Amino acid sequence: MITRRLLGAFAGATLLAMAAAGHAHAQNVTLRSTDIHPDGYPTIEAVKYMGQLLEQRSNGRIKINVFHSAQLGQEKDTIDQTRFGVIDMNRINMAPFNNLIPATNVPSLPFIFRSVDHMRKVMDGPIGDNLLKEFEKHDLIGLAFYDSGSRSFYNSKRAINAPADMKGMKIRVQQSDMFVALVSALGANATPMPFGEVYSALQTGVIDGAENNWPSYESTRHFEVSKFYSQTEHSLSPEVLVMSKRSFDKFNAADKELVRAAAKESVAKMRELWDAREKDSEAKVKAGGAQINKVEKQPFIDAMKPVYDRFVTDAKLKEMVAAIQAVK
Ligand code: GTR
Repeated sequence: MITRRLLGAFAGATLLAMAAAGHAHAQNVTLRSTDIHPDGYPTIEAVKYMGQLLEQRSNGRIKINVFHSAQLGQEKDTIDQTRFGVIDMNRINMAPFNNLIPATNVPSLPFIFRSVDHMRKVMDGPIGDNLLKEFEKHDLIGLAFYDSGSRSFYNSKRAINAPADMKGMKIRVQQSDMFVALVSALGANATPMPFGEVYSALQTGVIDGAENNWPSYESTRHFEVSKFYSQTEHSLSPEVLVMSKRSFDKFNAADKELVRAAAKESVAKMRELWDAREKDSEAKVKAGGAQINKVEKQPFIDAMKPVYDRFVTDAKLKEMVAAIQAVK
């Protein structure tokens, strides 16, 4: 005869088992990953590729669903949601982290990298690994860095050849105090604004310009309303792929390793897609009427001293800058 007590014990055990399963991702899990870019953009395709690797290697237990086009929100707003575990993964630029995690300012700094190769070498090496670890203090797991090419200024008024050409221009920047300082140091007025609002702000003249790499200038169609693209190439601020620590900690050690490895392997895929997309985007904006000009960079570099003075403050950040510069 089944007694009340036995029933109670059974229910208790079932609840415990359910809680354990829920806690350990023992069954199937589909991670929700956010990105502001449209479907097909290299960052999106790289995270999808990571999802394919995970699905194969976990025999279908672990999948990633990439929510593109800012369906889960603009970058700055998704940071807390990722920290709290409402969103499991986030592919986001370094800049929106600048105010929260001081060390992320360093790879966003103007002219810190000599070239794309230099940037890749730094981010792939011990400096990059240490920076990924910084995210853990903020409830996030840093999984990998992706490329973001170089950012240049574009505007609707005139070609920029020297900092003086920017005087008084209203330039949209990412929500980062460092980017505000960068633009202010060039004599322009910085307006921090979420990415998704930039097109209409350009169109209505709320701002005169913005700054970004070729693929973003193209995919957003900003070139239609802001045709002067001046190759200042002032920042190579990389993208970062992070996971909520809450979500990550539900995995056992073996699955954590699977996730980390798949993320790292998606970097090569991303770079291949990125290099192709940059060329393609450059051709598209030119065909679409963008006026491109090369820029003598030294006057821009010289103007950046106040930015370094303000954001490279303590010994740790100074060491990081020196270490990056020392990478050949
Ligand atoms: C893009 C970058 C995005 C976002 C955007 C912006 O290049 O991939 O993550 O930072 O720029 O300017 O807001």
